[in-house]
Amino acid sequence: MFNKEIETLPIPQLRKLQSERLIKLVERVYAKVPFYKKALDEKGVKPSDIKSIEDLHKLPFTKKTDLRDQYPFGFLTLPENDLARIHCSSGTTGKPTVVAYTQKDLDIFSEVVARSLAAGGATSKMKLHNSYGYGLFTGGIGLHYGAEKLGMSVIPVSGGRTDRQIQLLKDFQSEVICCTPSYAQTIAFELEKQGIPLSDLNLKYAVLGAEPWTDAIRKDIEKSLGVKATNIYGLSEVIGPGVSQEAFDEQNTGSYIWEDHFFPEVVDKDTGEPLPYGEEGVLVFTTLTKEAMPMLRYWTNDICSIYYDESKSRTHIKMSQIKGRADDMLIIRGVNLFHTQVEEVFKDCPKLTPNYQLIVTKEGVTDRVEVKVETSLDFQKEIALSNGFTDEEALTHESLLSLNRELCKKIRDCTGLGMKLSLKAYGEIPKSEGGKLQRILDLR
Ligand code: ADP
Ligand code: K
Repeated sequence: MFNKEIETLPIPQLRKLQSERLIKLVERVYAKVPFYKKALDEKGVKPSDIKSIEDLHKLPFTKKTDLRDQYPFGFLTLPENDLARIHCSSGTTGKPTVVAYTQKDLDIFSEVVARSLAAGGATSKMKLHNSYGYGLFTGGIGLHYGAEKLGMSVIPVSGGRTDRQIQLLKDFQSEVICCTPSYAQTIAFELEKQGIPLSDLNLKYAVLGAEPWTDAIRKDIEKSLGVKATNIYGLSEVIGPGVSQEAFDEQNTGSYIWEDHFFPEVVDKDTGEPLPYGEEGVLVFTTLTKEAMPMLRYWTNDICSIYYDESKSRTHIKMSQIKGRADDMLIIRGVNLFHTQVEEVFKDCPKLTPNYQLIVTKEGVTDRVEVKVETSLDFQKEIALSNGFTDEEALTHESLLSLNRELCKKIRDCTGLGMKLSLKAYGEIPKSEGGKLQRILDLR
């Protein structure tokens, strides 16, 4: 364990610590963040009403839309020049949400990632091959500093160029890899393709997250990379990866939430009422120690359950694998995508109708998105295809082709993801009974 004292702290002491931290937190955000002052006032709650962690349910929720409304710095409790770092949530370049850290916040981030890596099997004697993307995304840099804190040697590879990744894995003999589960599968696939035996590598542990995965995927990765694979979970708004982590010797029993820093609740997705341990609902976090941008009851939209596992030496609460999302956010190759980001691209184009659909499939281990959108009758008339056009024509007609190219570029700029675009004649995308269009077909 990286921090045995805290990771095994008896529950009554944990509650005492959480209560002290919550009281201070509420006083602070009430004084410093106009959004929270207003939200508490509207609920008729005063900071002095919060006397222990048991009073948490009295506080208002914070939602992703609130963060967007306050873009970029509305949630800060201190001046911008007191910040040490600013990140953005992944894949939200269309409508970004910003997260900010003081040096103390970054120390907490590193602490929880160090705990996570250690729980995942890593030690200070090992090398970490870090294939999470470096940049605005919290994954790469977050894992990097946490691993350094644990005392590991970090190789900041970042994502992509799988052949080079394999070369480095062979040359440096790293014991631990972290990336998305789908990228782990990509590496495994490439190894097999190149006929490289596992004995050329030295991997022992894989710490995987940023997207949902299953036990079947785990088994596949464990076999093909020769590792113990564990789950790391997190989100930028709460801190980044390292909010929770599965222990390598307790697989399939859930991931420990480092609840001295991130207090979890599971609530009913419709009513917001807190649910008992073991019941599935929306996961909500209160950041008890964050300084720059603390969150009260942040609504993650992730569906899971939380429960205590008293047979284990770590005392912190566990969460089940994420079952899905309460909203329609998609995770494509680890990047978060809302269909409304694609809609933004189409909205200002008179050649298109608002009728579009996203079709998500898996090709091997890679997520693929095809976007279908109907062109407008006016546009069809303009190019003298007033009675619609065939798929064949969409692939050859010069005006349709150039529109397609232009839109593909805009989609990439706006979402950070490459997608296949299919232009359809007006009325060609099938509607359901009520005339409603199913915006997302997730066939993965
Ligand atoms: P990150 O930068 O860590 O990906 P984002 O804020 O961009 O953070 O995305 C966070 C979201 O990614 C979570 O709310 C969740 O939906 C998903 N996610 C992250 N880790 C996991 C995981 N281990 N299992 C399932 N979903 C995950
Ligand atoms: K993600």
